[in-house]
Amino acid sequence: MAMTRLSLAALARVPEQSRPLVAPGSVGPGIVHLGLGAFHRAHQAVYTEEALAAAGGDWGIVGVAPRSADIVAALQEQDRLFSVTAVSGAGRHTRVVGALTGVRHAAADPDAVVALLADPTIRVVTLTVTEKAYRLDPAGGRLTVDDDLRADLTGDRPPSTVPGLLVRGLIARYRAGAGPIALVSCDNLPSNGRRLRSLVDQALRYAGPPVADGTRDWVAGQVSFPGTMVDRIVPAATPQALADAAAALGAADLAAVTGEPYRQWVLEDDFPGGRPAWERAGAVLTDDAAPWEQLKLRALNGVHSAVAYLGALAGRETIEEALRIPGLTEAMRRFVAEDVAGSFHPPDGVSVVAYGDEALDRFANPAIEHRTVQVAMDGSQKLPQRVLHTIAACRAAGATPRWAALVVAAWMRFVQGTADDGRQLPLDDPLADQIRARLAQAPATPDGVVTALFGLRSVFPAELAADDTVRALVTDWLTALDKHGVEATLDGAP
Ligand code: CS2
Repeated sequence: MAMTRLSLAALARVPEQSRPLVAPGSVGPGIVHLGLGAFHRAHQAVYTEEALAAAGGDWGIVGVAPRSADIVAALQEQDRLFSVTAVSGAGRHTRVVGALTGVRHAAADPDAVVALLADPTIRVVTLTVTEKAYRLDPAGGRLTVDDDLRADLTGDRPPSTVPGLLVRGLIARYRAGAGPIALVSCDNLPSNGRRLRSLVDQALRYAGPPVADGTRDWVAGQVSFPGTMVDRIVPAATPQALADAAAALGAADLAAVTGEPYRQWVLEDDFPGGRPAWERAGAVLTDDAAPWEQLKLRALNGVHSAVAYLGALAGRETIEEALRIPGLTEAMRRFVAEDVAGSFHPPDGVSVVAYGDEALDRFANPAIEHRTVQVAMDGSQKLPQRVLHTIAACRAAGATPRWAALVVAAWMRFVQGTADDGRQLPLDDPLADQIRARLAQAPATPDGVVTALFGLRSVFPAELAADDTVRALVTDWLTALDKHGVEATLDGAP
């Protein structure tokens, strides 16, 4: 017999300590969240539910899935309930979260999402849509307008892109006189608040009058774009994770997520329409999130990407297995200490090296199965803020970013699609076609590959590509990786 699904009715059979902190349906909506992926469910939804339990307020979340219909169907069938399981070597704890007051599928009903953004009860919009959905050139942040986005910004048909949904929603909100609102990027973009503000501004300019008439001025005065740093390791759910959640709950949960116990959220406190008391759930509200963001992007995500590329090349399935490659952890510690630590001003009182060590410990959590190819995807969108900014800062200071260059070389070998043992590696990246086209025309030598990929101007700025020191470092590492593979390269690393 099929197991009962998680639902309001099924909560009675869920163990007491695993029940939601707020009665689902007891709070009104105040937040629209775009991107219903695992990360949102294990991060902002948890913080918001805890804030609601501690301080009240109508700050329920209406979750919008831009594309995936499956998660919307699963949550609808479960009365919008889902569970989060925190796992570590020390054990596991599962809890149902009651923060979602609604779910929508944007691809199926974009007009409903536009109407929500214009609804005066909604005063905060949060986003976890991944880097590529912003459609900004990763190196410089320029809006990339293709046919879909052009139609969203200048046509009449319902919007199909994230910038299109946001801009059409803001225009509708302005026309409705619905009051101020905060748009909060929770993605791993550099200066994510500023990038989102710039996206909205570029898109409104592109739309131009009469479509966006008046909206730009209104946005300048009534819409805030607080910067944030978000952190929790939450891999895509595995069948085993779903089975474990069902066992803990006594009910099947097709929207269950599993993550590490650790979590962090730093936000700039700029919410003109108010906000939940997230600080009651442990979030840090600050004037300037930039130092936290740089710390996390460079010392955590940069290392994560490095381990993902090197690990995948060496045939390791998960990040935790990759870290057991002899010499890799030490190379990552040197990457942080020698290249990352001096590349920016960390938050007061924070040691970048200690933070990096803690991140490595978290990556080594034996209960988290984070696949190397998952972290490796969309590299073109991630490399600038995770690694290239470190390289640029080192060069500006006259330093030699040896380890950061290794990460770039590992990415270049990874995108060629063959692991050290000859197995195929997937290239899941919005620039995959461009990358393949460039590689196909290049001589199959390390130098040829570096030249071809450095020509991707939306990833590698001209100044970096023209830097002979950087080029030589990357070419040397790529030569070693091609010749000896990851394990022998790390073994013989200087
Ligand atoms: C990872 C992140 O997939 C990736 O690119 O580096 O999702 C990482 O797990 C989170 O940013 C941790 O907060």
